[in-house]
Amino acid sequence: MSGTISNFINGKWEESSTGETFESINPADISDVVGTVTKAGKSDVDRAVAAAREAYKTWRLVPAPKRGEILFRAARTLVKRKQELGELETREMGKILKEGLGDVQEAIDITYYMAGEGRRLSGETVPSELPDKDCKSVRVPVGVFGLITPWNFPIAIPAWKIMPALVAGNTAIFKPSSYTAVSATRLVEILDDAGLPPGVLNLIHGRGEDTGDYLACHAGLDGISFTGSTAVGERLAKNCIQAGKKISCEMGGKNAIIVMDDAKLDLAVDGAVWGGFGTTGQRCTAASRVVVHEAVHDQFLEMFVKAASRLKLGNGLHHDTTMGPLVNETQMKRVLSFIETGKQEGAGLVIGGKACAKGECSKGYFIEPTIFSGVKPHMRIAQEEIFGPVVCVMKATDLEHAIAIVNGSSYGLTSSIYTQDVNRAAVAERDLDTGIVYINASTIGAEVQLPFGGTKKSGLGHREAGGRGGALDMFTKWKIIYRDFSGRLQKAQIDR
Ligand code: UN1
Repeated sequence: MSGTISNFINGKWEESSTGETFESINPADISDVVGTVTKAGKSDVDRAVAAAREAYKTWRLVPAPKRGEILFRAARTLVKRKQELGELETREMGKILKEGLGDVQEAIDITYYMAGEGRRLSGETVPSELPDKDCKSVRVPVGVFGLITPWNFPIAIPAWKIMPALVAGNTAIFKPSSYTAVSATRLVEILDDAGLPPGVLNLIHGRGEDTGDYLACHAGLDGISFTGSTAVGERLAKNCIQAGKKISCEMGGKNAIIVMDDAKLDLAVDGAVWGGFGTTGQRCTAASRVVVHEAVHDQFLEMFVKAASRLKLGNGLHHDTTMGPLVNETQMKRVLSFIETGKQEGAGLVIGGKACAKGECSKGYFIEPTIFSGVKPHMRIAQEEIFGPVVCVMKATDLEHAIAIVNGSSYGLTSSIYTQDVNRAAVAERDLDTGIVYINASTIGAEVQLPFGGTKKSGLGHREAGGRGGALDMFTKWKIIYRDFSGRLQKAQIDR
């Protein structure tokens, strides 16, 4: 590859037809250009779709275990290059190195998992009510997918989509976030080296509002898998449904931790810090609300503030940094404006609330870890997704009240409860209306062997990742086959 980060179309790395480029910048040090990226024009997207359509004709017929073997090879390379890729992610989007490595690990996990699906992709066989007849269901590929991914998990989320799409026999055009174009390109290079035939996976770079939109509305696609904001997801879904395309969207979250009066408070504080400030709050699973039983509220708040004040902001590549920057200036301004909103709404700012420009933080987009107390459920900061290091602490009188607060949100991705009482945990597990519920653990940390996704405005269409109801339901269609080998006309329901 040349110095410019290229598109990958029909098995070839190439510059865009427009000759335009954009830069991917390190948010911890904006003088550091991570890569100059070619910006795909419409004709590049058209060619990528045409290549994927052509490749689909043969890829769908490659035995699934063979498709899986290519993924196994890619997984092994990801393992070998984990450190380098983790460091690249940290440099490109700011999350601390431990988390960058975790992101690569999540990609490794899903790649192995989906590679194994090459030998399963199982359906059902059931007996027929008639003699000399059998019945089965098989998974068949859908066709050509557009895969549109965000910047907060630059390698893991692309892998969540690419691996199941490919093992199931689909071909794809992958449009990663322009803020993490270099990391995404490394993943595609690894798949190319692992032996994917030309056209099976194509990569195009550009901004969501032009390249992404053009791809998402392309008539040559059979489906879209999108992770990003609820506003964009809902808009894409409308287009896709009208055009008869399959769509799944992983969107926003306003996830909450409940802390009951019998909780181990140290553990709950660790969970709130990890959930609220891990990845600088830039996860769709981030714990942006903590609902605390009134009996332990003040004690919890004091402990939580103390723990947050110990976070060390800085460049995520430095070993002592515990919280990195926001990904870009737009996100930073957005988060700061939410903090202003919180103050105006009358929430109590207990810690943080400002951009940080001390020492090395002056080089990038840093905001102090911020905690609001006395937050009321109707406030905008308690309802809207902030996607930054801002946590709203709220008070509840009992479990029922706490669950009502958590469920009083238009989002429903993850939730969590800290309690030592098995009965309270069971009630929470039953009544919390989120796609994922954690007990005595934070709101983040989903594993790939079960589906990932949320209810209400958090998710639309099939879930991601593994397990029953996971990504294979998105990337395959069920086909039901009845085979009659009696040699005569047999009528179901009638000839009995
Ligand atoms: C996201 O925030 O977009 O459970 C994905 C988690 C991670 C995945 C997060 N395994 O937080």
